[in-house]
Formats: sequence, C-alpha cells, structure tokens
Amino acid sequence: MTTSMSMRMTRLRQQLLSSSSPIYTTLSSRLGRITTTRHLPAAAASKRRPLSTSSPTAKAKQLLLLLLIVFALVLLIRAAMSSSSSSPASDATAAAPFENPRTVVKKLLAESQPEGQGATVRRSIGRHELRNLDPFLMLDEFSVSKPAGFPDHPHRGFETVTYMLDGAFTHQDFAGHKGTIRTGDVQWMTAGRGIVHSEMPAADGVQKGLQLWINLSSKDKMIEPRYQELQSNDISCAEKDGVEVKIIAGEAFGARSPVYTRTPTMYMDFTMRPGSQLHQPVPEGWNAFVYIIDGEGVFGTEKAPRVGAHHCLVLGPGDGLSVWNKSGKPLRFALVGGQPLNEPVVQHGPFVMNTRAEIQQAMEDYYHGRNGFEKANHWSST
Ligand code: FJE
Ligand code: FE
Repeated sequence: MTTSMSMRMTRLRQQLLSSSSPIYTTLSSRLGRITTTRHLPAAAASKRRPLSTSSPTAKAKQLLLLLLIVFALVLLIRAAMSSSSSSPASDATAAAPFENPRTVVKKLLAESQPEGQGATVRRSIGRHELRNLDPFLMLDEFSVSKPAGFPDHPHRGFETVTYMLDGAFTHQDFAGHKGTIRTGDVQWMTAGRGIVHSEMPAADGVQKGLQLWINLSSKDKMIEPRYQELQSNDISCAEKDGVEVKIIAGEAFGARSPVYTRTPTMYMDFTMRPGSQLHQPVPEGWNAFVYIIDGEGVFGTEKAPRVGAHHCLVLGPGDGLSVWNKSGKPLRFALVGGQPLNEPVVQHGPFVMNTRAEIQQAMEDYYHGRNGFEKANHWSST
C-alpha cells in the first residue's frame, strides 16, 4: 500500500468516525396547503322613497338625498375599480398581486458553529430543525480568516453554489481546476460523480459568503463534474422602484441569469431601499426560502413582524412573495426557490445519494479511487 493510500484511509476513517451527522434517510415532505379567500365588497342596497314636490324644505331634502345617492355611487365605483386593479406598484396600499401569496411558515435564526478546519458557519438549512428543504440540502453563511478554511474534501451527488459577500476564496480541485472568487462572484459547481477540492481564504481578514448545496436528481447524480463561474460584473442586475436585484439564477424584473440549473432553481440577491416594496413571482409548487443578509424586512403579508439578519424564512405554497422595507436602512436578502425532486435523500457528510447502498458505493469509490474519484489518489492541494 502506498503512503498516499494509507493517508487517504486514515483521512477517510477519521472523517467517518468524526462525522457528527449519522446516515439518515428522509422522504421529502410536502408543506401543508394554505388557501386564502377574497372578500369582495357587498353592494349597498339603496332604497328610494317617492319624492314630494311642494315646500322649499322638501326641495332641500330632495337635494340632500340626491347628493347622498351620488356620493354612495362614487364610493361603490371606486371600490369596484380598486378591487379589479392589477398594478399595485402605482398604489402603495394595494393588495399583493398574487392569487395565492406565499407566507412565512418557519423562521430560523442561523447561529454560528464550527465547521471545516477552524472555520465558522451560520447554518440554516441542514441543521436539525431544518434537515433539508427539497431540493436544498444545506445553506451556510461562512466567515473565515486564514489559516482556517475547508481543506481537501470530496463531494458526490449534488451541486455547491458559493456566493462571495465580502472578500476572496481560492478553490483547487483534483482535476487541475483552480480559481479565486471575490466579492460578488459566484461559483456554481456541479460535483456529479465526484470532485475532490479545497476551498481556502485568499486574502487577509474575514472572508464572507454563502454556500448553498442543491441536490441532483437520481438521473443526474453521476454526471460529469462541471463548473459555471460568474464574475460580479457578469451577473445580471436590474432595478425597479427602489429595489435592486442581482440574478444568480432564474429571472427577475425581466432580466435573466446565464447559469444552467440542472435542478430547476432561482437564486436572487435583493437590496431594498427604505420604504420600498417588492412583489416577486416564485413558481407554484417549488420550495422557497429567504435568507436575510442585512437589515430588517416584512415578508409575506404587510402585517407580519419585521425580521432581521441571519434569519432563514421558509415560505409556504403560493405563486409569489411580497416584501416591504419599513425600516430606515437598506434591506438585503437572498430569495431562493427550487423544484422539489421528491426522491429519498441519504446523506453521509459530503456524499448525497438516494440509498444506503449508493452511499456505501461512494465511500468505496472515494477510498479506492474509482468511478470518478480516479485522480483522488495522486492529488493534494498546494
Ligand atoms: C464539507 C464539512 C465542511 N460549509 N461553506 C464537511 F465544512 C464542508 C465544506 C463546507 C463549506 C465550504 C465553504 Cl467554501 C463554505 C461550507 C461547509 O466544505 F463539504 C463537509 N463535507
Ligand atoms: Fe466543498
């Protein structure tokens, strides 16, 4: 046995023994349906009395009655017009333009925890209270300073999306792929059948970002690995009524991201000025969540309480999300949605498959350097 092999064995053993997450199986659960009913204003009934035509007091009464009728009619017409209006952007008090607006069904504060080698992450999806939100497996807000980081480790069966909020990170993989992403850049990595890589801070000070893990369907788990890298100035952005959006995946305000999402996904970074509001469609049937990066916002319905940074909000079913910034500071949050795969999820650390047997296979492939892990035996990051 070679030295590198025995090192790999020790590494694998340590990884498996120290793994805090036991093998678990979850069948994707469906969120309960919420329906809303609309109440239309009931038509007011007006009664007429026969009009008498004699004295001046009677004439005054007639005039008053006529005025009252006209006033009631004006009110009725206005009510009818506002209930049929479809452009709330022109009217700050209008109802959300969605048939079935999504509301917040779960709120979670992502607390800091140690991860990788000396790194700190605020995990929301992937922790006990929110095991996964099909097709999403994990969301970490990371804050890492040298020499901490995420040294050589494997992945199989899903995608990792790294979005830099502040600073720079360098990645290197076993196939010779190497690069640095900086503030505003995105690395969309499809691990597929296998990647071994390192992800380390590339500058002094605290390097911050978001890393999202998106599951791949059973038919895509063993595809060739692939990278899609977007520099901050290649990321589509748009602005409307005091709301700015950077589109990492999907479409908003008529602009589209060039990223190909094998598992259909939307990923937006919104910044809302104080006093602004947003009405963003989210495909019906998709699971979706919000992660607040900075500031405070009102999500789902105008009467909802304000929520601040580092909170993850799981959205219920519906066709769109409304957000209000009622604070005096900018509000920044990520809105992410994806089509659920509705497949069994069996995860063991960096391997996410459909069955226990496939996890066993992944561990053996990594250990022996097979089925996509061929280069693992002769590689380590520099
Ligand atoms: C990993 C432990 C880890 N969150 N956020 C076990 F830390 C990781 C891992 C990351 C990670 C990397 C970055 Cl750049 C940002 C992260 C976890 O690399 F993959 C396993 N299996
Ligand atoms: Fe990784």
